[in-house]
Amino acid sequence: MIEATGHIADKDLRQIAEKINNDIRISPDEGLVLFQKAELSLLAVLSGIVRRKKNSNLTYFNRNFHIEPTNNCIYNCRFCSYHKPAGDPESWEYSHEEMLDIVKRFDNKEVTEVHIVGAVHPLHDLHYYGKLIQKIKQHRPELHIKAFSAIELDYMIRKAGNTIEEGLRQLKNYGLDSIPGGGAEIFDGQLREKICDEKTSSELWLSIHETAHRLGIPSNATMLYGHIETYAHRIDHMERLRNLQDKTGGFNSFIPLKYKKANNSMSYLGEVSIIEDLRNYAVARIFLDNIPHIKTYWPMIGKDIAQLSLSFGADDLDGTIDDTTRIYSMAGAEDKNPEMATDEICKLIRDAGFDPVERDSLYNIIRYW
Ligand code: V47
Repeated sequence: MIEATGHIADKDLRQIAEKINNDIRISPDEGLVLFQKAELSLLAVLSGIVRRKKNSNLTYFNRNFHIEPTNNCIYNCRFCSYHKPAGDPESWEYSHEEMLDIVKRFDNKEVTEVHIVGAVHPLHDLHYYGKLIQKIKQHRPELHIKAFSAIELDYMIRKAGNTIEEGLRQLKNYGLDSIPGGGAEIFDGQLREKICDEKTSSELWLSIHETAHRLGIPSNATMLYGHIETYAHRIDHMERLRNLQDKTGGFNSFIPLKYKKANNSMSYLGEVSIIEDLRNYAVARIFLDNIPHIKTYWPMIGKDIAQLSLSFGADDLDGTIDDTTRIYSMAGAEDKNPEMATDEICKLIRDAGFDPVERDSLYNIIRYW
C-alpha cells in the first residue's frame, strides 16, 4: 500500500508518510502539514494504515441510550443550541423518578450502557447526581454508567464544597463507571474566550480527566471543530490530549464533533464540508497514535458521513441510542429521532467493508456480528 508514498511529489509529505508507515510518531508541525497539504486520497491511505494496525478490520458499536437530565444551564456557550433558561417552553428538567422511568423502558432490552449528559444546572450538586446514579445501579447493577462532562463535574463538585479528587472518588462510590468526552471544545485559550468564555478552562478540563484516570475512571475526549478555529488550533488541541494520554493512558476514544449551525449564535459561520470532516478524522487517527479508538458519532455527523469516515481512520460508531438524545437534533442534525437497530448498524458497517463487533463501554468484545 505504501509504495504509493514513493510517488508523492512533496518531500515533506513523503517523509511524513514514511514515518506513519514505520509506526513513528509525527510531530505537531507534521500534523499541520498533513492538514495543509495532503490530498484526501493520501489521507485515506495513511489513516487506513494506522486504523488497520490498531483495530484491524473491526468496527465497534455498543447498545446504549442517553439520559439528558436538563437543558437549564448556567453557561451560555455561543455554539450551543441546547441550553434554554428555566421557564422557556423548550426547557426541561427531569426528576430522579422520571429518569429512572427512562432506564426502566430498557428493562427488556440488551443495552449495556447509559450515557448521562445534560447541562450545568444551577441548583444540583454531586450528591443530587450521585444519588441518581445510585438508584440506576440499584435498579440495574450491570449497566455501565458513563456520565457527566468535565464541565458538569467541575460545577457539581465545587457546589458540594469538595476538591475534584474528593468529588470524583465520591461519584465513583455512588457508581460512576466512566466519563464522556464533552466540554473540551477547543483548548486554545483565546478561542475559548470567544466561543465559551464562562466555561471551565482547558487546563481544568485536562486536570479533571487526569485525576479521573488516576482514580481508575476512564474517559473519552472530544474536539469541537469547523467553526472559527484554524488547523493549528486543532493540532494544539490534539497535542494536549496526546501528552496527557502519554501520562495516564486513560482515554478510550477521541470523538471529533462537527460544529452544527442551527439555533445558536454562531450560525452565520455555516458548516464545513464533508471533505473537511473526512480530513479531520484521518489526521486525528494519524496524530493521536496513543488513543486506541476514533469514534464517529453518527447522531451528529449523520449516518452517511459516519459510514464514509470508517475509511478515514474511525473504528467506532458509538451506539444504538434509541432516540434518547436531543443535543444534535436541536443543533440541526438531519436525524431528528436518532436510533439505529443493531441490524442496521451492522449493515452500515459491512457495506463499508468492515466487520461489525459489539463492544462494552471499555471496548471488551461482547459479540462478533
Ligand atoms: O461538549 C454542543 C458539543 C458536546 C454543538 O464521550 C456541539 O462518548 C456541534 O460530548 N454543534 C456534548 N457540537 C456531546 C459529547 C459526546 C457526544 C457523543 C459521545 C460522547 C462520548 C460525548 O456537544 C459538547 C459540545 O462540544 N456541541 N453544541 C453544536 N451546535
